[in-house]
Amino acid sequence: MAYETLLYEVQEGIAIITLNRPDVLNAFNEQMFRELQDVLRTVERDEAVHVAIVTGAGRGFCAGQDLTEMRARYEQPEGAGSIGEHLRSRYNPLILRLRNTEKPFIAAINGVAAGAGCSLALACDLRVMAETASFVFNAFAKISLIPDSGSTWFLPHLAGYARAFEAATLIDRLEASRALAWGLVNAVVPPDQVMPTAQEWADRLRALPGRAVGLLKRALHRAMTFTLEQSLDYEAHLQEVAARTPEHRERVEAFLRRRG
Ligand code: LHQ
Repeated sequence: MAYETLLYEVQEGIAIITLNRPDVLNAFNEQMFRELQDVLRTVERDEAVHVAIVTGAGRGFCAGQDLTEMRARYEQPEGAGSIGEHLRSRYNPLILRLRNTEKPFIAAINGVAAGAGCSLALACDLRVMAETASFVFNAFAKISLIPDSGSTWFLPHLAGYARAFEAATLIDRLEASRALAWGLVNAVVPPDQVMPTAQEWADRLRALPGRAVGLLKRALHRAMTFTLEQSLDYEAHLQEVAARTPEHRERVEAFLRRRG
């Protein structure tokens, strides 16, 4: 599939997905949803891809829902249709695919992320943010909506309830330094270091056995809602799978050979 709203390239096992509607700070429109669903399926299925980086073209990361397109929907004679359905059919599958794909995703947050653009970043496994970038979680409240696409879940899990509430209401620009202090991102770097940092992480992730990283991702996600007992049991189950991979034996042998 040829993409118009995305750039997609794969180099040495690392996929780079660039949201490419820079005039509107890479806001989501219908076409971008279709293309994102397609590209995520490709990442999931392509055995040559081990890690994916998501970033934005131009000065923004992603400004959330394209409000021009949303207004056009509201103005249709037959009405806007169900927003709940819009979320269920567009945003929610996107977020769940990012989470459920065993391959790791890195958000390279080059510029402002607003509304569902914040959710997209938070759904990734690692985040590196430009020191000039910011999160605008209260974009939702400002248009009389609640955070969606997972932000009501990600924010309190990552930053705690009080900070989640503050971010969703009072903070117009949650700057990178505070995002780091709150645990919303893994690293803050100068703008020209965002992609090199993401690339370096991707290289290091690619060097690890993919199956083990994928199972780890599953275990950590499930742990967010599990009791300790459930996690212990799930770990035992997944470890059974990990221990049966040839890479496990090979790496144990290699470690012992180096010692002996
Ligand atoms: C935009 C957008 C945009 C269109 C900037 N759309 N053009 C899901 C489903 C159903 C219901 C609704 O909700 C959702 C999820 C959501 O994501 S809701 C939240 C939607 N997003 C927003 O409300 C954010 C709106 N944008 C902003 O608040 C600002 O643009 C931010 C804070 C992101 C950046 O501010 P600035 O750096 O000052 O840039 P700007 O405002 O000048 O924007 C640059 C251009 O991008 C501008 O166009 P122009 O032609 O004047 O250069 C904006 O109109 C356009 N743009 N966001 N979401």
